[in-house]
Amino acid sequence: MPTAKRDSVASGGRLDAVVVGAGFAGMYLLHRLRRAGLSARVLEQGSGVGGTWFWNRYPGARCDVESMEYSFKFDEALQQEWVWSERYSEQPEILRYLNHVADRFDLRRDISFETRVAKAHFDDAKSRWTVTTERGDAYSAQYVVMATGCLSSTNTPKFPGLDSFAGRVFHTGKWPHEPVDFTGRRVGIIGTGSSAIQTIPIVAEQARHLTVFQRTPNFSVPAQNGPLDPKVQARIKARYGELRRLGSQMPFGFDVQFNEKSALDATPAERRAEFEQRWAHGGLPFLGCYSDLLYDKAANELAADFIREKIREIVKDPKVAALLTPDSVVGCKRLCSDTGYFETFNRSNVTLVDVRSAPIAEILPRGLRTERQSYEFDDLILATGFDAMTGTLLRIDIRGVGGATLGERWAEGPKTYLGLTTAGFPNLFMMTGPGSPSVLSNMVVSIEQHVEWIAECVANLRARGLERIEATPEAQAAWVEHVNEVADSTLYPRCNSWYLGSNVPGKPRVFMPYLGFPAYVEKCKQVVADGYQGFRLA
Ligand code: N01
Repeated sequence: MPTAKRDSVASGGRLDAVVVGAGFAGMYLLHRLRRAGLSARVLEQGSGVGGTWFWNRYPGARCDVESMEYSFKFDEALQQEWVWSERYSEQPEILRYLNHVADRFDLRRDISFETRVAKAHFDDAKSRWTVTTERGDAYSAQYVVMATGCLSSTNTPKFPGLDSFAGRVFHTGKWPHEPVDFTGRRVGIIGTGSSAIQTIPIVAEQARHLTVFQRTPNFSVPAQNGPLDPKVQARIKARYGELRRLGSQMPFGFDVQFNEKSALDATPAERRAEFEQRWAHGGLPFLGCYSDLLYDKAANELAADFIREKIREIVKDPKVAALLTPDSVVGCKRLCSDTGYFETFNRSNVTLVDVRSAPIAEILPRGLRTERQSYEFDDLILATGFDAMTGTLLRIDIRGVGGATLGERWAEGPKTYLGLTTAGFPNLFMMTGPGSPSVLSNMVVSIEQHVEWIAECVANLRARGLERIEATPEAQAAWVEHVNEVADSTLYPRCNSWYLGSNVPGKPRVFMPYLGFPAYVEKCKQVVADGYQGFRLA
């Protein structure tokens, strides 16, 4: 059971490793570190395991990677015994799964819940970290692993008057644990990203009226979700290992079959057939329709036009359809995956308001005012996303060699070697950090790869009697340059997205994830084969 009591190993306790965060990453890491004979403690701010899936409880929250792939593969019995009910699982089912994993591997005894980390300071002379919680408990550890998640610090824009709102305010990324009922209520929602696109159809069914405040229209493809046929599940499980292996060899680390052709070489009839087939299949695999979709603007525009046509077909009011139609690049902001999103705008109790042409000026006690007019509602939902990838890391006071802070080192944007480490911060690892495939991959696959790399690295150091590993500034600079080069060869940097940090005012505009899971895995293996090339070991 979760516990908030002070920890017995705190205040002077010495550990081999402190892991911050008990989501998919922290949980598996704990299991692996224990298996390697290390003493480890996980510090988790929530009252339970699950990370993203603990906090994102908004109605309709579900994964956009299929359940059979969005799950651990490290334990054969686990992957065989767990039964998923839907093609894309809903949040409660994923959270049940993670609780099952915690039980199965007896993880909770080494997790301190309701424990927020305030500081992590490195002592150069002792080569040890001191991790201090907001309660003031201090842990001394040789290694610190930040398993804090890529989308774990919510972004709440500084709307004037937000505090004056008289009704209930929710953020999709920090939803209450108790059920929220919108029956008979007038609801306003700000944002039309993945979270909003999932929750809008459900809230619209409950609410008396729903007003959607949209700044940028988004591309969305129907998830085509449904119950997972037990026979299909059994067929997958019969060759699970092989299928997982094949998935991890694909660019995103899961089963997105990429058509090797260029969209520009296909005939109009071939293109239509391909797009229709991808639309009918549903979800993120749409991005694999042509090899140049994410690289060539003309190719991308063909796919964009197809989705725009679908929106016009679905949405009955041409003015609303026009407002919902994106003018940007498909996949540049993360492609959304929905169930009945565009259809929801045909309901008489749903209004779409464009806040691009007339931005939100202030929140009022009973609604909000844009630069054009005022709107009334009883409840406000902020679906305004996250300070992604760096937000949580920079909110912790992390100090490395010579007392330098991570905030100082990353003032112009995150700099890492392999997204796993950063120069000047020995023995500090990041799980799925900036500069790793992370959010451009199946997160669970990336997490398993990172956990295994870190566990092997630590075991290797111990076997050789070494105490310290640190990325060299040269290796880091070369990696950062490579990550940027890869991003610049794509269309990703061409729009405002949280991948670039452009959703948070003042955040440096740097493309953070690394595109290409298989190439990344090869690089990590090569680094090890070359004796931890790019690292200083001592
Ligand atoms: O956040 P977002 P999200 N005034 O940043 C708007 C993952 N995820 O929580 O685009 C008005 O995408 C903002 O407008 P704009 C997934 O990786 C996965 O929805 O900046 N509007 C945008 O519409 C996803 O990409 C799943 O112009 C403002 C919205 O708020 C990531 O999480 C489900 C504003 C924020 O969208 C984040 O998704 C859910 C302002 N001042 C989430 N500030 C699945 O697995 C922001 N906005 C399916």
